[in-house]
Amino acid sequence: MPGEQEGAAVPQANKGSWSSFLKQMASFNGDLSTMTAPAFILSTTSLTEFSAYWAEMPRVLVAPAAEKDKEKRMVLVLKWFLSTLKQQYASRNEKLGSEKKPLNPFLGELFLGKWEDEAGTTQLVSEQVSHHPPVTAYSIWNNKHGVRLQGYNAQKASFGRTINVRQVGHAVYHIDEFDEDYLITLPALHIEGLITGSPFVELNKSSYIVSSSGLTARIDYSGRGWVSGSKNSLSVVVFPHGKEKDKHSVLYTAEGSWTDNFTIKDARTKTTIETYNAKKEPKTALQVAAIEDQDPLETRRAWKRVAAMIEKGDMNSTANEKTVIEESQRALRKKEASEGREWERRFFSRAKSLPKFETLVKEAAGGNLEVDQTNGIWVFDQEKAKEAKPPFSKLSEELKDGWK
Ligand code: HC3
Repeated sequence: MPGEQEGAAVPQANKGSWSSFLKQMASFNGDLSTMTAPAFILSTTSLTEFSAYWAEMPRVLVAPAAEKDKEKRMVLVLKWFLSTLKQQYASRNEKLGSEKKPLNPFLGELFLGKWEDEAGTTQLVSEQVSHHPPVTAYSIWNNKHGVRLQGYNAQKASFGRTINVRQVGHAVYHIDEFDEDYLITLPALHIEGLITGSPFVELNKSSYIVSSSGLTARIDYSGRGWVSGSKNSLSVVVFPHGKEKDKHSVLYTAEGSWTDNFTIKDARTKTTIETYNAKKEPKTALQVAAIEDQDPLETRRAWKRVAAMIEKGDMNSTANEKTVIEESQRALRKKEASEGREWERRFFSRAKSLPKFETLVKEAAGGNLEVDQTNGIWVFDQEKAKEAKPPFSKLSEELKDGWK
């Protein structure tokens, strides 16, 4: 942006490290996990925790299951997806003042939790299924409403004046009652505010929700440009499969901001059918077992010492504590290699193919699984979940019930 002053938002003591970080950026490769950021921009939260952003408002997540009309159901799935965007991409800014560099999960790292509210129990399992490249898989389910979400994601970055991130992976939202699937592709993003030192995420390009009921939603993202446009804008069209180019076939539209208000309208009658205020929607707190009850693979327990050192601002000890984790991971990999096996993921398994994905993705501007970028196709493995014995935190008794 014109007039932006380098490091304006960075405390005096950190201006030098920020300026060197910006200079280095141009030479980074595409792997965000290898990027070394200045100490003050390090987060104490691992990327395995980000999977929880999909369900912080369980009411909105399960609402489509009670809707009998397939068009209205699509609108509710769209509403839920749009409602997750603020959590996914802007909540850390609100909490921490800027986007920070998350902890890079180790292979097998787990984040387990549940939400309890008027929607019943909604379970979350998030697991780091690959370290090179980094891939996080998750499964979120609510047995009372018969709603399940599963997916996995990786990030490919390119650096220059900013950090551009393409998300590889997808999510599938399923409703038991209608045996219906919704394939969700993930938006591209870039980091703004880097020059001044107050980074935040802006979304760009498009993502899709493709339903097995025959409807597709395309969400277009834009931000504040040099000349015009507003931050965090979205514009959506919902249409029957195969009718993306036909503007007369649009059934619903949505406009607004994913951090503020958006409105969903019936394109045929021009009436507003849903409004959503991202600032007002109440969230349900995720319950996570106390650290002492967690399994050593659970993220908050595993990163506890690193997080404490980051909080203290003690970078030498942070690096030392990270080395402890890295070395134990190296030792595990060496042992596995010598025994001719690989790390057994606790909740997910590789699939040979994903027919649901292949069928639906045709409607989403030619996306594909990009298996080479995610070290496999990852699916939630119910048998493994049933076998998950303590110590997998106190939540594991319920986890064993799995998807019902
Ligand atoms: C790019 C990102 C890491 C990846 C984060 C992802 C894509 C992870 C999956 C979630 O479902 C959605 C999501 C939200 C935010 C994404 C992060 C934003 C910034 C972070 C970079 C690795 C950090 C960049 C460094 C700096 C200096 C800006 O903090």
